[in-house]
Amino acid sequence: MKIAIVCYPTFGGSGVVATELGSELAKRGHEIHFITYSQPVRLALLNKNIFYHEVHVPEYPLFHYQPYELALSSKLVDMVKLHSIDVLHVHYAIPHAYAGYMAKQMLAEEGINLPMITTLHGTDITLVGNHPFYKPAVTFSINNSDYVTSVSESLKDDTYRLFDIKKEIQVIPNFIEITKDAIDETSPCHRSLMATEDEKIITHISNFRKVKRIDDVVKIFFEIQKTIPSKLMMVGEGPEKETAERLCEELGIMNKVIFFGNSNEIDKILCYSDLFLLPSETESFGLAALEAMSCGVPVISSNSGGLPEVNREGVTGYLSNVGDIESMSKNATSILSNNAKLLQFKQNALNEASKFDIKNILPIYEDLYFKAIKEKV
Ligand code: GMT
Repeated sequence: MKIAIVCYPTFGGSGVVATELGSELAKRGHEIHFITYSQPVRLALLNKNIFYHEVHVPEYPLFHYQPYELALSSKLVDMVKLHSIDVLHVHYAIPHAYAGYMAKQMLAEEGINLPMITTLHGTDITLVGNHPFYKPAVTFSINNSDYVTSVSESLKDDTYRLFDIKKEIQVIPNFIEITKDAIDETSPCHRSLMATEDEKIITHISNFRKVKRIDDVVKIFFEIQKTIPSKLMMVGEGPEKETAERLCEELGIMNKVIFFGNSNEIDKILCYSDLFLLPSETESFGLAALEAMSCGVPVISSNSGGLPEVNREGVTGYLSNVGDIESMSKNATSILSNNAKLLQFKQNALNEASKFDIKNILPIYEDLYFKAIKEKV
C-alpha cells in the first residue's frame, strides 16, 4: 500500500507513534510518505520505502497567522496525485483531520477518492479540541473521517462525552518495540556514570507542559530522597522546565537532579532507571510510561485518563489521584526500599509491556487500511 501519514514532527507522543508506525509499515514493504512541516525527530530517512515531504508556509506580511492548514491540504493534494497514494492517515485531529478533509474534497473534484483515517491522541480531544473556538471544526472533521481510532478506551469515552460524534471509534492502543535485553546486565548501560552503587535512579520524560505536573515530579522525588539515596533524571524540554529547576534549587536538591533536555536515546536512560514518575493531570494513554515499562522500569503515576489501561495497580507500579504527592511518594518508597519487590515489579513491567508489542498492534492498522481502501474502490 502507499500510505500518507500526517503528524506533528516534534517530541510528543502522537508524533512518536506516527513515526514508529510508518517506519514499521515501511519495513513490511509499504510505501510511506510523511507529510509535515519538518522532519519528524525519530524518523530515519535513509530507510527503504520512507519518503518525507515538507510543508512550506510562505511568510506574507498581511497574515498575522500563517495559514498552515491551507498549505498542508494543498501539499496533500499534490503528493496524493504525484505518488498515487492509496490512503491517508492523520494523527492528532487539530488541524490535521480538518486539512485532510479539505484535501479529500479537492481530490474528489478530480475524481480521486482518498480514504482518510483519523487517530485521536489526547489533548486534541481533552484540552485543545474541546475549546469552544475549535469544537465545531473538530467535531466536523472527526465525523467526516472515513475511520476514526483512539489510543485508549478512556479517550474514546472522552470523545463521545465531549463531542457530538456520529462515527464509530475503534480503540487501537499505542505500541512499543520490545527490547529483548532490557534488563540484561551485560547490555551497555552506563549506570555508573549517573549514580553510585547504592543510589536508585528515578526518571521522568515528557515535553514539560503544565499537564505533566512537573512540580509534582520534583516534590515526589524530594520526599523519596529523604529516605532512599537516589538521583532524578529529568528528560525533555518545555515551558515548565525553568520552574522545575527553580523548585529543585529552593528544595536544595539540585545536586541530585540531572536535566538532560530532549533526547533521542531514551532507551539508554531508561536502561539504568529503577522507577518512572508520571503524575500527569490527564494522559490519554501515557506512551512514556509504556516506554519505561518496556525497559523494565516500574511506574508511579496518576490514575487519570488511560493510565490505568497501561500501568497496572500493584503489578507494574502504583496509581494515585492527581496531585496526591503523599501517596505517590509512599508508593515509590515502598518499591525502592525493597530490592526483591523492585525486581518483581521490573519483571512485571516488562511482561505487561510485551502485550503492547508493535507486532500485535501493526496488523490491526494494516487491516484498517485495507478495509478503507477496499470500501472506496
Ligand atoms: O501530551 C503529550 O505529551 C503530547 C501528546 C501528543 O499528542 O503528542 O500526547 C498524547 O498522545 C500520546 C500518544 O498517543 C499519549 O501517549 C499521551 O498520553 C497523550 N497526552 C495526553 O493525553 C496529555
